[in-house]
Amino acid sequence: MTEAYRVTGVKGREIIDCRGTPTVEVDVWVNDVLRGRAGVPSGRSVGSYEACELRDGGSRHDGFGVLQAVKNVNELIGPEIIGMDVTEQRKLDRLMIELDGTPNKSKLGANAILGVSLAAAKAAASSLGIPLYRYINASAHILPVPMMNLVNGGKLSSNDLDFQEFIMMPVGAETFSQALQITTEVNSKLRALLANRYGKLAINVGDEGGCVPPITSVREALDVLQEAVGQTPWEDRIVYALDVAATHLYDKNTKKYTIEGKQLSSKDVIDLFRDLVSRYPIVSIEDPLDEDDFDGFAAITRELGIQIVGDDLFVTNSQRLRKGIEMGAANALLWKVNQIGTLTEALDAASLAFKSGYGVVVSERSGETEDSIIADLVVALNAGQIKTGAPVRSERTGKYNELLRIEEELGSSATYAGRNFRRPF
Ligand code: 2PG
Ligand code: MG
Repeated sequence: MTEAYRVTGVKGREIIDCRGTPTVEVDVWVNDVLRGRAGVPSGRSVGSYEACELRDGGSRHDGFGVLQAVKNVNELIGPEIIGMDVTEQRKLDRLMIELDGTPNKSKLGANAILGVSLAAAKAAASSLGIPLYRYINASAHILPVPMMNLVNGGKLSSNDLDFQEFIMMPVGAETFSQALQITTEVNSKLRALLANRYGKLAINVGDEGGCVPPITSVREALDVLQEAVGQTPWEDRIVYALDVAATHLYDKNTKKYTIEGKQLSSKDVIDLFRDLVSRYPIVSIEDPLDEDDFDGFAAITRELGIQIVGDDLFVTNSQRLRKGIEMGAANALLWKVNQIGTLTEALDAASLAFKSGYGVVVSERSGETEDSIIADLVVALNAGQIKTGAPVRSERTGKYNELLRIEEELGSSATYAGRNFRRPF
């Protein structure tokens, strides 16, 4: 190993995320130069099978402190990593997995491990003097369709709308920058329309920057979004997606979903989606059913013929994804690095998805930091789809703005995924 790639320092600290909740930040030093810094995101609508986020408990920060995870970075992980070659990502990640030794990273904390994993990847790219997306994949060139969550409900909002995310996808744009322009134009029409119809409180925003109108009906939310789109010149370039986050609408005892005050069976829910898909140009539905309902996911995937995305279902875990692939449950993976806890494992899950004909949607968490790493990662994967909230608030726009810079840097080799978002390469 040349000295130029030797890790000489690892430093963790506690910072706060966009909700004011503590999270882990890690710096990685290579050859005595600070080369990589990563902030760890955190979810609110969390799947039961996600890797463990270590929190301190007690009264400090209402129990959400991460000082123990930071200590694990500084005292347990750091000393093992120092001296290693920063470009050996798989080896670094493997070492941390072994050091932890639990199936869900509950000893050291997935938040501690992921911080080091991501900071090391950035440090490696920086030491080599190349952008992170190119470090991960020399043929990275696809700019993703932004899946913009413009109306928030569920756990990410303070209204009574059951579904979590009402998303527009500007698939007919020519470029990523035009796609972003389209979304901001729709968002400003939507805000005016909502304020006018429901009063000024309707344009307060939820955790991902989408509006939180006092709407309780799913159809009404889709109608108002479609109406806003109709006030722009872009209607024929836009399609829609939903994140239902149905795990959080499901009662494991009664085996029923509560949607708009009604108790629905898995079959009723599939009928509801069939009806919605026949009325609106919806091309993708995430988590339409509970996280344990692999059979239901297989049925809805067969019946609807659109993209069905597994978030709580797969939790970016290759084992759960493999089961889904065998059963035909869903046909796309929601890809969140902190659900699994190392970059290597997340990249392996994405490869398995692609190899099996599944799409990959790179996603933020509702609790983000200003770290824009997923912009690089979505291009590195040539995934074609990114979900990182509305085009407002810096923890969201940081990702979109980084994608503008990457588009500029790629120049004529940049390709906007557009209508090929499910199979962009
Ligand atoms: C989701 C997300 C992100 P959270 O369910 O897809 O949009 O929410 O990060 O709270 O899990
Ligand atoms: Mg989700």
